[in-house]
Amino acid sequence: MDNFAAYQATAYSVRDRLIDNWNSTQQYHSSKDPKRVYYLSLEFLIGRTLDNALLNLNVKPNYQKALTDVGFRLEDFIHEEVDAALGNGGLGRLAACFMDSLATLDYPAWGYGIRYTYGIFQQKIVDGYQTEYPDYWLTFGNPWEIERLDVTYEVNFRGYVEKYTDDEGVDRYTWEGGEKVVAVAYDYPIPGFGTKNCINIRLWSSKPKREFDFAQFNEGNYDKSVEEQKAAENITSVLYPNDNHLVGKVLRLKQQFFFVCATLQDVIRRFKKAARPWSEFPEQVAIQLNDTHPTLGIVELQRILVDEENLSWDEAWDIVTKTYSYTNHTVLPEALEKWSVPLIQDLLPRHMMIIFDINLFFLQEVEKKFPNDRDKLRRMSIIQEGNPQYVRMAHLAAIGSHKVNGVAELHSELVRTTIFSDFVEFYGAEKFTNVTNGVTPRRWLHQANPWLSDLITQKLGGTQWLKDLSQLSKIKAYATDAAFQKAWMETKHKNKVRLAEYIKQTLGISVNTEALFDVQCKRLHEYKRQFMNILGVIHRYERLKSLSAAERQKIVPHVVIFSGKAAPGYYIAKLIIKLINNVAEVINQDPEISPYLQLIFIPNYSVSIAEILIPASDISQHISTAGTEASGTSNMKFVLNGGLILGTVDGANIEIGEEVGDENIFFFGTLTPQVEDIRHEQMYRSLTLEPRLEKVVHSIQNNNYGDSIIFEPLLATLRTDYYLLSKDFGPYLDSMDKVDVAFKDRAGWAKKSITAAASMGKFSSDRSIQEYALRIWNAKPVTVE
Ligand code: GPK
Repeated sequence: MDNFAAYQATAYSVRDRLIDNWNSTQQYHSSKDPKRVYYLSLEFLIGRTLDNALLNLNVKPNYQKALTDVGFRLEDFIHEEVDAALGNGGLGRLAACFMDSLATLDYPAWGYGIRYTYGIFQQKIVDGYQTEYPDYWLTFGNPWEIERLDVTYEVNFRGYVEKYTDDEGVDRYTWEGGEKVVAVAYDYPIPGFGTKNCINIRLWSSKPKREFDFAQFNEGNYDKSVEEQKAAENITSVLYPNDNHLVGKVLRLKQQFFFVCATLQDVIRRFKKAARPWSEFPEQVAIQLNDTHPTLGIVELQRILVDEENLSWDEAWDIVTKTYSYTNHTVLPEALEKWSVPLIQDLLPRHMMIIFDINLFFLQEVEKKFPNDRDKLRRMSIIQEGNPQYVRMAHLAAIGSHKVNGVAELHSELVRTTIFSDFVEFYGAEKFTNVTNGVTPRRWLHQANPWLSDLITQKLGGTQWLKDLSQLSKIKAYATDAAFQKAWMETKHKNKVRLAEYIKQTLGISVNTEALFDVQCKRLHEYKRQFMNILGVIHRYERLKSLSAAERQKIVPHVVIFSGKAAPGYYIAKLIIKLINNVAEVINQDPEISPYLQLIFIPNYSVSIAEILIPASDISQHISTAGTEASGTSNMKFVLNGGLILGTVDGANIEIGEEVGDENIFFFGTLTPQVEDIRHEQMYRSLTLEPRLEKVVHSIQNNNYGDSIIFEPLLATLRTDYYLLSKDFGPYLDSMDKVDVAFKDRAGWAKKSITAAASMGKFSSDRSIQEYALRIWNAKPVTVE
C-alpha cells in the first residue's frame, strides 16, 4: 500500500466518525428546532481536513497508534491530501475560521456556498513570471464531502414576468423562468473542538435539468443537446480569482443567484417543517452575508414572500430586513460590486423590478426625512445613474439588512464615515457596527504549530485555553523566565528548520535558520505594498555590498520570504512577482552577501503553505497604506505563533498593538487621516522620490536586476504614487533597523515574542462569533446530547 492509499483509508475511516457526529447533530437540532444561523459565502478557503478532524475529534493519538501497528506513520502521508481551496484569500479563510468557531461554540449553524470544480488556480513561477494552472482538485475523489442526490432544487434564469390582479384587487406578478438548472447539495461536515456538535457547509453544484435532451437528439441536434448540458454545469465550474477587485462577468452573477436561490429554498424548507407563521421567520433564521456577493438573497426572499407566499410588500420587507445582516470587507472603490441594470434585467427580470421597487420606497423615506436634497437622493440611490445604469450592491445590502458591520475598529469607522456616511445619518449610527475579525486557534496554533501548542498546554496544565484563548495571558508571567524563554525559542527554531526543509525540497535553496525570518505572504496587491518591501530588500542588498567584510559581520542576517498569488489579469501585481524573482536571482547567487541576506519567493501560496510558513516567522510585514487593509487576519496568526509585526497603523494591526503593547510591535508610516491630504498634495507638484528610494529605482533602471524595460510600467506607478510608497519609505527602513537592534538582544526578543503571543486572546474567531451571535443574530448555543 502506498502513501496515497494509506491517506485514503485513514480519511474514509475519519469520515465515518464525522458522519456519525453530524447525523446526531442534525437529528438533535431537528428535534429542538432552535434559531439557525446561516453564513452565506461565495468562498470557503478550508485547506486540508484530515489533521484538523483528528484533532477536533480528539482521536489523533488513537489513529497514530493504530497506524503504527500496521506499519504507517501519519506524518508520511498527511501531505497527500489536496487543499480545498474554494477561496481567494482573507475573506474566504475568515469564513472557514468562522465555521470552526460556530461548531466549537455549539451554534446550530450552516455555511452555504458553491462547490467549484476548479478552486483558486495553481501558481507556478516560470522564468520569474507567475503562470496559472487549473486547480482540478477532485481528480481522486473527495472523502470529506457527502454527495446529496436527495437534496436538489431547481434554479431559474431569464424567462418573463406576468402580471395579474389577486382576489383583493392587488397587482401581483409571477416569474416564469426560461432556463432551468438543478442545484445538487454536497455536504462538508465541520466538527467542533471538544464537542459533539458537528455542523455543515452545504456547497451547491449545478447540473442540467434534463440529463440529456432526447428530443433534440432525435432531431439530429446531437451537438445542441450536449451544449445545454455543458452550459448548466458551467455555472459552478470555476472560482473567480479576484481579490479586492470587481470583474463584472455574467457567469459570476449567475453563480451568485444560483447559490442564493438554492440556499433559500433549503432554508425555507427547514423553516416550514414546523407550522409557524411567516412573521416568526426572523426569530428562527439569521442570514449573514459575507460581503455583497450573496446580496441577491435579499431580493429573492422578498420575491418568494410577495409573489409565491402572497404576503403584502410591507410584511415581507419587514421579515427580510430582520433576517439579513451584511459584513463589509473593503472600502476600496474598485472592489465595490456594481452590476449593470440591463444585465440583471436580462438574467433576472422579476428581481430587477423588485430592486427598483425597494429603491423607490427607500428613496421616498429619504425624501421624507431630508426634503429637497436631490444630491443626497442621487448619492444614496441603489441605482447609479448613467448609460447604462448600475445596481450598487453595497447599498442594496445595507438597505436590506438590520446590521452592517466592518471587520476591525478603524475599518468600521471608515465604513461609517466614507461609503455609508449618508446612511448613518439616515438610519442612525447603531445600524453600523464593528466586529473585529479573529482566527481559529485550533488550526492556526494547535494544528499548525504542535510544538508551541504542547509547550503552552504543559505550562497551563491542559488544553482549555484552546476553547478560551484569553487564558493565554497567564503565559505572560513566564516572559522573563530564562528556562521558558529557551523552550519557547526552541519551538521557533524547530519551525524555522521545518520551513527550511520545505524550501530546500521545493526550490533547492538552503536557507540560514539562524537568520531573522522576515515574511510577507498574502495576495499580491498594490495597496498591500509588496513593491515597497522588495524595494527595501534592494536597498538592504546594496547597502550590504557597500560595507566591508568586517562591517557586514555586525548586520543581522535576514531571510526574506514572499509568497502570494496575483489575479491573472492584474498586470502590475504580476510585475511585482517578476521583480521579486529577478532580485532573488541576483542576491542568492552572490556568495559574498548570501550569509547576510537571502530572498525566497515560495510559489503557490495556500492554506497548507501558510501552516508551515506562519509558525516559522520572526517578523512578518503588514504594510498596507493606512486605511486600505480592512483588517488582515494573518497578522493575528503570526503573533499568535510568536512572530512580531512590522506594520502600518492600519486594520487590525492597530488593535493588535493595543493588546500587545507598543514595545512589542513595530509601527511606522503615514496615518489614515493624512493619506488623502498627501495624495492631493502629490497631485499638484511633481513628485521627488525619497533619496534612498530614488537610488534603488536608478539601480533597477541600470539593469542591475535584469532588463529594466519590462519594469517600466511598475516604476511608473511611483510617479503618482497613489499608495504613498515614497512618503513611507524612510520610516519603513528606519523601523526595520529598530527590528534588527531588537533582534540582537536574544532575551529581549524572547520576552517580546512571549508577551505578544500571550496577549492575543481577543483575536480568537470564537470571540468574533460570540459578538455576532449576541449583537447581530440573537442566536444561542445548543449543546448536542
Ligand atoms: C476583502 F473585499 C475583500 C475581498 O474581496 N477579499 C478579501 O479577502 C479581505 N478581503 C480584506 O482585504 C482583509 O483585510 C480582511 O481581513 C479579510 O477580507 C477578512 O475580513
